Amino acid sequence: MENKYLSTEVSIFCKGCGHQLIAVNTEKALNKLGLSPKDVILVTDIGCHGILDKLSSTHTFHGLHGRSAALAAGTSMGLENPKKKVIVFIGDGGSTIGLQHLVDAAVKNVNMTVIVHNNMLYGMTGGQTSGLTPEGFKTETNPAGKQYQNYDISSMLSNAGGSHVRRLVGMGDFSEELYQAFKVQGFSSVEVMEICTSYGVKFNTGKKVTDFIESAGMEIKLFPEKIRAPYKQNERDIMSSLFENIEAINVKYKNKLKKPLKIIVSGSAGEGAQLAAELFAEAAVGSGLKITKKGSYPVTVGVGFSTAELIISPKDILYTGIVTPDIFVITSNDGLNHAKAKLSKMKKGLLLIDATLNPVAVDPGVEVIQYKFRELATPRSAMFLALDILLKYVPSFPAEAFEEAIANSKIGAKFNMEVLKRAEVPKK
Ligand SMILES: Cc1ncc(C[n+]2csc(CCOP(=O)(O)OP(=O)(O)O)c2C)c(N)n1
Ligand code: SF4
Repeated sequence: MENKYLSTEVSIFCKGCGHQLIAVNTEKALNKLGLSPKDVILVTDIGCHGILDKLSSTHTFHGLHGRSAALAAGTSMGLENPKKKVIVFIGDGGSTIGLQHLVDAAVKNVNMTVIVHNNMLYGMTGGQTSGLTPEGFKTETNPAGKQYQNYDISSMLSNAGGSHVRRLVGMGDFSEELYQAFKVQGFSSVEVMEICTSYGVKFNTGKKVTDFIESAGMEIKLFPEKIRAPYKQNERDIMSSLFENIEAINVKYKNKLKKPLKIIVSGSAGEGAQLAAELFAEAAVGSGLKITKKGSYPVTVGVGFSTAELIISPKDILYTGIVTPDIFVITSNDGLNHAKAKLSKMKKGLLLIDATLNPVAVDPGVEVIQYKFRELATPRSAMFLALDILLKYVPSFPAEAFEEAIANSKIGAKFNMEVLKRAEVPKK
């Protein structure tokens, strides 16, 4: 009979490699299941077992080492049709690297079957010790034998809540066991015990796979079944979109901008620099402009500088970084210290800086305006005043749009709008 799912007529693995037997038994089990190859998604990991992809007539997905369980879980969660079968092929090495992905899929009872190809070492890279290598097993990296016990992956997956978890010795016909696992609606796994014939046998001559299973105390069995509803709906189905709470901004004002304008604002943490930049962005959108805002501050958010890069543009913004700004707005000493490197690169443009600060040496091509932002508006509102003055001095969009955004914001009720209205605009 011609193979329907996996071409296993000719082995692509080393002679006697247990991976071949897993492929043969998987083909048989899938035949019993009777699905179309198009309804099967085989997610393979990095390792010798993964080279099987090219011989498969099912959908295949080859991920990064250890990540196949996560990829499969995502695939399974996104599938509308529970009849589709998601199968993971992973080695003991991949299971070590991606342990949490496996455990997480079992915890959530994601509808998928994991076949752990436990040949007791990293095969593809020459036989190194993995987390599943049993104590005493000799490898390239532990020639005297591993000194400590292995993770019992099947116990872990069963304890995590996997519906159907089995460990078996990879000999003969175990297609019925695979079929039983494939049938489960929920998380199932089969850990197939084998020895890599090229490296495992070489380092452990005279030993059988069962010797190590026994000495490690790993039971060959179907763990107590925990049949429960599979993870069904993903969060998107049951939660409203986070965007739903964000109100659309209507374009109410006109702008005068012909080309992109790059602005960096730099102040102190706790003095509203980020909020001022955000409301400035909102007002720009309300004036028909495109804008990007990139905030930056130390991980200790309550102290030090607080800076934001703003690009406003009449056209789409394809690059959001600012190497040299057109305009620098600095309202505090923290802000100035943080700005110094970029400020020294400015050859033209405008620097709006608080009157209490010494603007260091800037290029003569840069126009410098010192203004009493902190004194007139208090430190907490200095950045709001600075951006309002900027809009009046370099008209790009109406300051009115910015003032309206402030008035409608969470600080609107307490904000002293008179300070903005009364402030004198510097003469050109
Ligand atoms: C994150 C990461 N680490 C290491 C490697 C190198 N690497 C490629 S295959 C492999 C061994 C795979 O062993 P295993 O998962 O047990 O599968 P097997 O080859 O035995 O089937 C390793 C370590 C890699 N590709 N990615
Ligand atoms: S190196 Fe080991 S795991 Fe890889 S194909 Fe050969 S026997 Fe199999």
